[in-house]
Amino acid sequence: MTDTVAKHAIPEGFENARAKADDYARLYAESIDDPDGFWSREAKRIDWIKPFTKVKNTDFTFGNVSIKWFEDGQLNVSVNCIDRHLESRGDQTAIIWEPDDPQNDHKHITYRELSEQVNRMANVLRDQGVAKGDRVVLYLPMIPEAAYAMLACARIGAIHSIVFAGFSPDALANRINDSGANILITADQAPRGGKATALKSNADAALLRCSDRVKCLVVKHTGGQTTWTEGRDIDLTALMNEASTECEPEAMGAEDPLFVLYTSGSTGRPKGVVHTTGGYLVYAAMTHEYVFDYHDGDIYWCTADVGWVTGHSYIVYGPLANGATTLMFEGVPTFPDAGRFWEVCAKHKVNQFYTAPTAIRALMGKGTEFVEKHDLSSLKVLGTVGEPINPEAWNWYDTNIGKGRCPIVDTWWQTETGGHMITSLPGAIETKPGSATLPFFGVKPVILDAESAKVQEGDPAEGVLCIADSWPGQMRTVWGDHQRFMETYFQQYPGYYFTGDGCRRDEDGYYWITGRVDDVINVSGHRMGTAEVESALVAHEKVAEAAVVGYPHPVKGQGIYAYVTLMGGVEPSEELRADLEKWVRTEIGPIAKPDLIQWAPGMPKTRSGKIMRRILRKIAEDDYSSLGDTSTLAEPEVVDDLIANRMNRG
Ligand code: 6R9
Repeated sequence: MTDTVAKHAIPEGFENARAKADDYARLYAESIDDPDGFWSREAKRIDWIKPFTKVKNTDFTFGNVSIKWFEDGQLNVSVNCIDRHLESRGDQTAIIWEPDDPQNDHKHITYRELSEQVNRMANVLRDQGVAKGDRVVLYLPMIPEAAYAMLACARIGAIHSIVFAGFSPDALANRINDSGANILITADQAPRGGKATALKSNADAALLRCSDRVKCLVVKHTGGQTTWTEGRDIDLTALMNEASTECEPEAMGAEDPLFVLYTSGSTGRPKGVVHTTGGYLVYAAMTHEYVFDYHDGDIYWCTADVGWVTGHSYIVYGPLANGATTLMFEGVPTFPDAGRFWEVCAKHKVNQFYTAPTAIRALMGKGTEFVEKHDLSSLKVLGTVGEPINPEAWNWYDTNIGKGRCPIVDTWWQTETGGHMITSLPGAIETKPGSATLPFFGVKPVILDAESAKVQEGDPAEGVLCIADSWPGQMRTVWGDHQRFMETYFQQYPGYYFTGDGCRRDEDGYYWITGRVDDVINVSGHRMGTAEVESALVAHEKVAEAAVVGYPHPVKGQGIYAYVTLMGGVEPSEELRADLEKWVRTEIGPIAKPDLIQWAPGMPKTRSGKIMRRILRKIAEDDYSSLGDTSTLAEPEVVDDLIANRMNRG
């Protein structure tokens, strides 16, 4: 039982933490009792061009949902992340860039150099006609230019939308078209784990499906060969070299969009999550400082990719707003060997290290000899994000990486929340392996009964996780579809923001996230809608019907289990199985490739034709004791066939 799990005491050395034990309760109470007072004070950590007079103006009522913070203030995010640091820390490293191949040189980019590069890129974008409010899509490897491009957009008021470099041309084209961007920024190639993805070729393929207006700015990274379309493709590196290092920043309203980031939901196409300028930056900066107990001079490393929200808030915006040194890593945890993370920690004397449970589990399986070779004495705080962490992985991380002296912050949050929501704080909150612990300042979690929507008061409690009031980092809308925003997050449990996660609160009031309660699966910390994978499968000419569910996977957290009904006359074969796997990789990207495909002559359906996913989920989980009532099925015998031919989870 999780509620009997003992707390891990706060290790020594956190007497000067940003928040100490008695601060937490006091500051939390203040943030809830007086949000206006609390947040107007916290917003001072940011430089405002025009100060705000109004703090919070939010409404969670379905039909009227509106979220505004600091609405009459003006600021510029790039000025906050760069210019204001130049006087005091111009020569300090802003970004340490560590390449995929450790044989290649790493880079230290100072705040002054960052300023020059961002201004150059901002000038190039302006010369290309990009103006305030225009969308710019970024499809880039983990190189400094990705950060430059984000900040260059922020400087001129353009809205960036990053597409993870592992996504397919189709996925890229959909996002360019949905956002209405006229500029795509990409690079020749993206090296990862010793292999280079032909990023520019993917971009070429995507652009075949986009308007002729879309221009393609190309960063020269590896120098690998690319094809070139005159009039459309532009050598960004060459233009930056010629551009001025000064670019006047745009004064942005606090509620002007900063970026759009597409994420998967339970239905339909991925939605463009919109984050705005003022509240997002205040929240990213504040959480980065408190949650990682960041102090001046610390070297901070988050291993995420800028293609995910974690990279936005905790590689670029939060750390740079705080004047931190942030490490950007191009590679993967297992190249050249499973000691790479620890080698990089030792090489750059990393103080805060933030990664995903799936990476910890993968490295745990390789043994501790890869850890022992490296000096990890610089580490102070460890973090995890992306999915629930199993206590075994937590303990391995604590013992072998933190050596029992680094607090672990298990940070629960979402693309939609902009920043950490439920997390421990080093120096203030004792941890329990597997629990995200307690809410961050200003966050009011509530647990509702999934069916009755009744708030579950008192401890312990279990149900679906909602948030009762707004916080500054909250998403504001779905790009181009406010109705979808309201329906997705505010309709099912009126008056609350619905997270889509299940949750338990134990006797100590600690929160334990139990995973998604909707048709979203979490594979290696990457969010995927089962509907997306299904629609890719049924787009194959030999597939009649497909149903996709998650199942427990020892390393990935969840694996993708696909039930596939073939077209009449098509025989199943191993060749076809491999072909379907490849098909999904090209349609969506490698992260969406099904782990298991079961040939399903029929699907369990209700008489009205609805696929009973509950049953498919149980079979995929090897759990037949609780299949529930199958009598309402149109053909109950289908279930026996599926059980008899289930795939071995291995
Ligand atoms: C930041 C990020 C969000 C979903 C979220 C939940 C899961 C994230 C977690 C966690 C348990 C944690 N999740 N952090 N579950 N403990 N510490 O991952 O954003 O990609 O939008 O995913 O990830 O299910 O709802 P995103």
